[in-house]
Amino acid sequence: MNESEIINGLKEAILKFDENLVREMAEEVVRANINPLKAVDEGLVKGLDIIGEKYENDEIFLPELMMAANTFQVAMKILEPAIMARGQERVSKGTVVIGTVKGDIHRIGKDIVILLLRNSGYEVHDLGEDVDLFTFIDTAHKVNADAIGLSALLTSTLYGQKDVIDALIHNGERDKYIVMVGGGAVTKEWAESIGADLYAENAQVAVRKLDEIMRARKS
Ligand code: B12
Repeated sequence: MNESEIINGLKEAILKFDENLVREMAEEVVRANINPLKAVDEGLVKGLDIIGEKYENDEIFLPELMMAANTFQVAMKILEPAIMARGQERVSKGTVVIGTVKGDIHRIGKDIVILLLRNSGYEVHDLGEDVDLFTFIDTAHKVNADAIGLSALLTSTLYGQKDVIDALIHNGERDKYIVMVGGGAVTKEWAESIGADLYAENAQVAVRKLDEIMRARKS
């Protein structure tokens, strides 16, 4: 099996909710030493995107959405150690508090962002999902965070990101934290309109942009 067949196999496994196939393909990724991040982005996430479209078009329903997410997690259990093994940074670059905003329980994208941040040398405090603004801000105080990350996948929960930024402004500590936003429902325009410091469409870009801002702040 070549690389593109394996990556395609991952996508197919998500579309068929086939946990055996996804496990087999993820093990192939490791065995063939394929870049595990490429396998996630071009295989698993592509599959989830198609699942999302099918759901939107009423071709599948919530139980299938859940089965696709579970299938994704089976593969991630195998791919995460491979992703971690490729990380090189060992010095702490900074501290990030991150979670999915109130009312939103999507976690897959946030967890990938966390994985790559940790892998790149950040200390990350994962607040989980359905997180209220007080928890974001209290934890950021407690751990003396450099950045707060807010994930939102639902149009209806986007305002949870704005609420955190508005509360920081209200407390007079907006400049204390780099606020990073992302998740399927977020656009560059939305991020700008609420005054976020960083918007990223994927986890790799999130790490790169945070590195840039952290470097600029230190110099
Ligand atoms: C899997 C899934 C679920 C699973 C979630 C499982 C889990 N534990 O996470 C379950 C079944 C629970 C679910 C539930 C629902 N879902 Co849903 N779900 C999806 C689906 C198919 C995939 C999401 C996903 O994981 N994508 C893959 C990851 C890797 O992508 P990502 O999250 O965007 O993350 C990347 C970037 O955005 C970025 N990023 C993410 N977070 C952050 C944070 C920061 C700080 C930064 C910088 C970057 C960043 O980096 C990530 C990695 O590269 C999407 C469709 C889609 N294409 O997104 C629908 C989707 C998000 N769901 C949708 C809906 C409607 C729902 C429900 C309301 C359905 C219902 N009727 O109950 C519920 C909501 C429950 C709730 N209160 O949250 C809609 C949302 C529409 C909208 N715009 O509002 C979508 C878009 C489907 C659709 N096309 O209609 N869902």
